[in-house]
Amino acid sequence: MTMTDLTQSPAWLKLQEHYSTIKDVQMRELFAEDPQRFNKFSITMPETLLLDYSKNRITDETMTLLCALARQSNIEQWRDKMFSGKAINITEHRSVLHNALRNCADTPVIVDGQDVMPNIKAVLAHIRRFSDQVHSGEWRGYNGKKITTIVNIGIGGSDLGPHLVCESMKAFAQEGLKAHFVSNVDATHLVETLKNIEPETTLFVIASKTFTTQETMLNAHSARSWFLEQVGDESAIEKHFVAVTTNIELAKEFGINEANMFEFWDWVGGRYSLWSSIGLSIALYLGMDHFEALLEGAYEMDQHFQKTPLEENIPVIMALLGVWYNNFFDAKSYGIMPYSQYLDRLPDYLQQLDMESNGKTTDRNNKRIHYSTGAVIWGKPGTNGQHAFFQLLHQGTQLIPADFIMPIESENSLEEHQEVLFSNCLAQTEAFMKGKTIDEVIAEMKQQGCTEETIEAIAPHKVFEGNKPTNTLLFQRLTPKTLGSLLAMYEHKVFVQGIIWNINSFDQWGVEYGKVLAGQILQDLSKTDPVNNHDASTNGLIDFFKS
Ligand code: G6Q
Repeated sequence: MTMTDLTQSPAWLKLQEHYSTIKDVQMRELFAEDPQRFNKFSITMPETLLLDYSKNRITDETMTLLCALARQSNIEQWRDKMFSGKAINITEHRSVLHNALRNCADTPVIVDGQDVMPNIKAVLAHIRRFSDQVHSGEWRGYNGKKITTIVNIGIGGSDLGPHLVCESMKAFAQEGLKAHFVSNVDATHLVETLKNIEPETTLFVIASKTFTTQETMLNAHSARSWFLEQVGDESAIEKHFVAVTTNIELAKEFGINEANMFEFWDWVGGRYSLWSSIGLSIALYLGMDHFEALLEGAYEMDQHFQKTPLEENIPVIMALLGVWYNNFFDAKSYGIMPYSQYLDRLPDYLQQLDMESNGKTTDRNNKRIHYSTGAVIWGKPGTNGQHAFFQLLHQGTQLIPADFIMPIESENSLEEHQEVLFSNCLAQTEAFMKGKTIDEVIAEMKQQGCTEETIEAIAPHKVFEGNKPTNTLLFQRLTPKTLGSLLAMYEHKVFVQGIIWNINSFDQWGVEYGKVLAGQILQDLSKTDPVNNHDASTNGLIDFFKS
């Protein structure tokens, strides 16, 4: 049997059968039956994080069957292939080695007969040297002033990762430094950023794996023109523009001094690249020690993922639960609810990680898939979400599983705030699980002295069906290290799901297609005659724009 027959495979068929027996079981009954449910369905990674997955629609049998699905998919063998540098990105013939970037053990990792670790260490040393120089003032702007502002120009994988880390780690930032991220080709993004900064104290980091991405190149050229307009001296450029790229030649053509280029390699996918020199902005904004702590945290999660049995393996369990809801309960979207304002950008980051990796319809045997793959990932920090879209999660018709993520201690202690935040977080997951029955609503309304008439009219609206699954992830503090572990955990979750769905999580032909089409339309915009080489809608819109 090939993996194309996933839905006919023994483990899948058993899950299908099991689903019909469990689909109407209420979690509140499962909790009532088993006082040990929290202990049974939670995993602690010492000094890192706690995953409580007891508020899921699962029993012992569900987890046994899900782990059997993971084994049937050869998760462990695929994981080992990834870590050892096999070219598992089959459509681009590439290894997938973002893990090597945080390989704190320094064990060799061989690609095409060569150990990649010495090059990784050399680039890390370069990042340390450079960021230290910027912080100490050894590196200064063209007129001798200290750098106070970092502007990262990049998009997608060259923006979302470093942007998330810098935003979430504000409490650890170097004193006197500000970081900005410009990604959108809408001039507004660059112009509004430039309004608040001075060229003489600004360092632009041009972050692009290919150094060909239209938006980044245009933003970089416009930033360069702005800089030259104000400074008027080409030789000043090299003090204010550095590049992070795999394409040294194109970066040189842009005018960046080779000594100020930070290399990475084609075996680092864009959305997996924050651990590479794409993290330069992180090292600049937070300092190299914090960047290394981030790598260490990720390394610890890599170790956990590699060494822990599937049944106790945090990313594996999270992946399996995601498959359980996506493929058996038909849950098409998945919520990420950080109870930490610092993690405001986490849903955006995970959106790319998950949706670009697993938004696929062709399997690894080149066949069209007929089961559901990646879910729609979305979310916002609590408690704000509670006053907005949570209503649909509580009483809407769709099933939307969600992760609730929270540090126990805050980096900003104001009396009572953290307790209020935590009680809200727990109140939501408890309410999602328990719901409220019609009998409970009636009893409550009677106690409040409502009339029979009011009860009849209002009670049905106050019923919560409950049985909505959530995971809770807790850690002591949101530090570079815990953030590293958290992000690596989601990377491995996405990896495991991709293996189960038998897809290549590491290409992104949809993104490439958009890049090509935009280039063609841009050419049409410069033609004076009406265009007729597209569909009627696209032709009409192009002509309307030109007119
Ligand atoms: C990520 C994607 C995509 C990519 C951007 C930027 O996995 O491939 O988001 O990161 O398109 O590409 P460059 O870094 O090459 O500019």
